[in-house]
Parts: sequence; C-alpha cells; structure tokens
Amino acid sequence: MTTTTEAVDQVFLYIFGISVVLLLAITATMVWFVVRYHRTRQPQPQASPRSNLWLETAWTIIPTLIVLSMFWYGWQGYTTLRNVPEGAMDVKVSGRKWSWSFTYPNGRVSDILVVPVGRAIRLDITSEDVLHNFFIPAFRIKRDAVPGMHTYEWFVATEPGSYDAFCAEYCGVAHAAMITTIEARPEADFDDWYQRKYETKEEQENGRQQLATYGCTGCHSLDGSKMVGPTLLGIFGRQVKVTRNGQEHSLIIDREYLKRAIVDPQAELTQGYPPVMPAYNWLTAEELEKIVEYLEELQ
Ligand SMILES: [Cu+2]
Repeated sequence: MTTTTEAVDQVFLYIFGISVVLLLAITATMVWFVVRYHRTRQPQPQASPRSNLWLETAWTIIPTLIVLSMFWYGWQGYTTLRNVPEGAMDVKVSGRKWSWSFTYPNGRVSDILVVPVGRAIRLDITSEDVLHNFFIPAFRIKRDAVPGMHTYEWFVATEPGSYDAFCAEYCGVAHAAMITTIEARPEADFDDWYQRKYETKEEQENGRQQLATYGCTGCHSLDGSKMVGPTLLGIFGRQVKVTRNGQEHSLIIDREYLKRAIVDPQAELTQGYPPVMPAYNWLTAEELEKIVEYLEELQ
C-alpha cells in the first residue's frame, strides 16, 4: 500500500525537480543571451526571422506534456489520499474550542490519537463549534473540520513513534494551541491500551477520562507542566492571584472557586494566562461535582 507520505512526497519532489531544472535552464539561457548579444558584439540590431514553426511547435508541445505529467502524477497522489485502504480502523475526530477528541470504535475516548503501527486509520472528522482543521504534517494530511459535516482523511504509521498534530485554522485566539500527539505503537501495545477501557467501569468514568472527553487536557497538563492554561496537578489548595472585575485578588483554590472557574472562567482569571477558556456552563451539577472531586485528588 502506498502511504499518504509517499504519495505526497513523490509528487512534491517531481514538481520541485522540474522547477529547479527550469529555473537553472532559464537563468543560464538568460545569462548566455546577455553576453552573446551584448552591444559591443552586436552594434547594429539584425533582422531576425518572423517565425519558426518547429521551434514554436516544440515550445508548445513540450511544456504541455510536462504540465500534463504533473497533473497526472498529482492526480495519482490525490486518489491515494482519498481512497482509504480496506480494513482501516475508523476513529472519530472532533474539534472544539480549543482541543481535539478522538473516539474509537469500542467507545474509548482519548485526547491523544494512539494508533497501531502498520494499520491504516480512517479519521472521520467533524467540529462541535467553529471551523477547525486537522493537520498531521508527518503523514502529509490536512482536512477541514466543519460543524454539521463529516470529512475524512486516512494515514498509516509505518514506524512506532510520536508525531505532532495541529489545528491549521488560524482564525481565532487559540486554534494554535490545539496541539496533540499521534502515538504509533506496536500492535500488541496498542491492543493493551485499547482494551484497557474495559478494565473497570470506574476507569471508564474516572476523572482523567472526563477531563480528556471535555477537552480540558488540551490546555491543562496533569503533570505540572505549563501549557495554555495552568497545570491541574496540585491545583487544589494552590494560592493564586486572579483578576476579578479588573481588581487583583489573592485566593486559595477550593471547591467553590474550581466550580466557578469551570462554569465562568473569565470572571476570575488566573494572572499570567490568556482569557481563552470557553465557559463550561452546560455541564450538569453532577458532572461538575465529579470533575472537582477528581481535581481535589490530583496531588
Ligand atoms: Cu481549531
């Protein structure tokens, strides 16, 4: 099977190669003409032939063939990108302000895309709010995520490793922060990860999973590192400075503050972070309680 990376790279190199050859040939010819027909060598302009059928035919047919070959080659690459190999695993990709979420056929939800090496993955892409664009440079695929519509792309990772994925729709404050990871693991490792969803009912419902599902972990790390927003590790009991109605306040994070910060993040903004978090005012009281409970334990 031709991978998307091969398909795109071959066409790119082909067109790039032709462009380089043309650039060099045209520049060399220009320089040669400048020297050859310099005024010191040709003081008087000479009559030149009005037409040359052979030359004109050649410079019409040859470039046409070159451009047609680019089209044909590009079309091959395009059909590779649009034709998903049989037996591909279907993963739903959903973009929202400001994170990605991946849903697997068994219902497992994740904020990173874990895939088995060597198996084609078909991404079924949509958006929950505005236009996004799911872009994986390593696999040369990039597709709009459109609310109310499903688009698709596919890829296969031939080597284990982790690859970056971005939102390439730079029309709002934090699309650039919608960075996530594609983790390609050997089949057995992947199965391990994939089946773990069914280990316990609790794990399925636990806070970490919730945070991933709601997209929190797109901006808040769980390991202490700084991302778009403050880390959630040890957030409970942390002393922070917030801006409330333009005034600076110092407070210790407790259950009540956490709830307010989730439902109406702009009201009391932690200093040093951009005002980009959407309001999670659609969460049910029960969901909110569960998240806060989990955050309390995240020490
Ligand atoms: Cu986006």
